[in-house]
Amino acid sequence: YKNPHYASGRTTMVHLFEWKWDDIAAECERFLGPRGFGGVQISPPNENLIIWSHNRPWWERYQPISYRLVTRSGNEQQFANMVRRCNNAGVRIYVDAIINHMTGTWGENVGTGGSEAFFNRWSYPSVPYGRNDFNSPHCVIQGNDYTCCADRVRNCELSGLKDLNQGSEYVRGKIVEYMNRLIDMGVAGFRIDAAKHMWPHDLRVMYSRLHNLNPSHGFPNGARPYIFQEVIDLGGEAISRNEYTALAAVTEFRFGLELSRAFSRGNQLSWLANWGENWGLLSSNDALAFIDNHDNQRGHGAGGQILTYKQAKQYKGAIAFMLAHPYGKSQLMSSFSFHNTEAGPPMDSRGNIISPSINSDNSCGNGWVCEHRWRQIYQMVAFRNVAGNTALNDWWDNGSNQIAFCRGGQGFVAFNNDHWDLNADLQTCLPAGRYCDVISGVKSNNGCTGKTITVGNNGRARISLRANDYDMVLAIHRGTEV
Ligand code: QV4
Ligand code: CA
Repeated sequence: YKNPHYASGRTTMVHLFEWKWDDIAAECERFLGPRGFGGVQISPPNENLIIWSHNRPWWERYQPISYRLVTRSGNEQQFANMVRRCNNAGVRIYVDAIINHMTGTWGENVGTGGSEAFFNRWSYPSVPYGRNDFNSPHCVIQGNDYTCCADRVRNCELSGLKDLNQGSEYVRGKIVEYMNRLIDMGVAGFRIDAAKHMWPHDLRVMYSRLHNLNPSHGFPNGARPYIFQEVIDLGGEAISRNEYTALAAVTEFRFGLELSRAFSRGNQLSWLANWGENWGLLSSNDALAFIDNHDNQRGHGAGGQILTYKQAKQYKGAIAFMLAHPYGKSQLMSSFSFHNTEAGPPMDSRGNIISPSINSDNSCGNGWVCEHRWRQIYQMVAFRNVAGNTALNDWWDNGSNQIAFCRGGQGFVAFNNDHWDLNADLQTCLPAGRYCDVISGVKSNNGCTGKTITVGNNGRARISLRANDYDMVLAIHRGTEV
């Protein structure tokens, strides 16, 4: 369950938060496939409660009302079409699976597909689930439960969301049936929402009942789904991420927290020389690595100061470091812009999501940020693909916030987060030649719209990054020769 089964040569997935299925299909064909992205994490595809009392917040999608595939992102036919088209473009689909709970109460009771729920009777007729399918006695998780009481974290309600009993064969059957339907339609895996709130043994049983990935969508015979479990473990809680690594991959929340701190100058970049397991991170093969996610970019989920698109220079620095460094399986966040942390995606007055528009410079409009379309980000996805399985070598730093390193003989990257210029003669590990920096420009018709770097016969080059440059990063790799 730890292999994403990316198409060959691909390494990175992007969370297209709240995107519609038709738009994702188009994005796979026109951008993600050609640019070498490995996959997309999609928003939950199953029917959720409509919450007008909070003006259709983004978090209504974490309130399941049934497993019918109908949401603001689209219906079942649109879903199937997206999966097919993305797989054809070499881009895998990973489903955000909300299987810990069903919707709690807000005085509204109709779902995005018209199903109803009767919360006070624990009744979800469209599944169907009833009172016996939920944990009892009824209880709600309190703040201090996280440090004292693993059983309460798993058997009580997470913010009043009705807590399913995955120990029940009937409940397991419904969940596995839902996930298998998605696998048969061609998805490559799952994000397991709120995994901390479920017993590892129950998850193990359900994973073992999942189908193999569908070979007619290009997966090898016998391939198991990629599973990354959402477990927030910043230390000091009753439940540890290590209880879940034996089952499948785990979201590594310390990764984004530490890199956000470093790139915000809370720590020196030079300390990243031994970045990885030495920092207390999960072992690389177990980790889904990311800077921000849909929760912590707006103050939900894990605490701490997380960089987002709103601090663009530092954020692009942290993302470039993530993509240049061999640790973990990288995931990018792709956001809609927001001020109010409850606000849902761009929508019309009837609540329909408004599609992103695409500008001539590749960026998005209509309220969508599309970090994955920022040149400094998508070109680092290509860098990671070229670097492949090479190790990190020739680390250099100035003892402060200027660092540089190579990835085998495939790529070279440098960062300057100091208040003074970087000007140094550094080892790039690349063959002699002229290279186009993929951060400040793009290679086009054998020209380069950004900085060019001349690598000598000894592999060394003069690298300069001014403190007031637009970006703090410089990156070159095989294939960017001009
Ligand atoms: C309110 C009160 C409760 C009360 C309840 C019932 O706060 O005290 O018991 O009403 O009357 C929303 C509201 C929340 C409301 C709840 C139930 O924000 O105030 O409770 O709905 O109606 C997202 C949001 C939540 C949101 C939830 C469901 O973050 O705010 O709750 O969706 O709409 C922990 C977990 C971790 C979790 C993280 C946020 O360990 O698993 O918190 N992360 C995942 C998702 C996240 C999602 C959920 C879990 C739940 O990434 O997006 O929560 O599916 O760290
Ligand atoms: Ca639970």
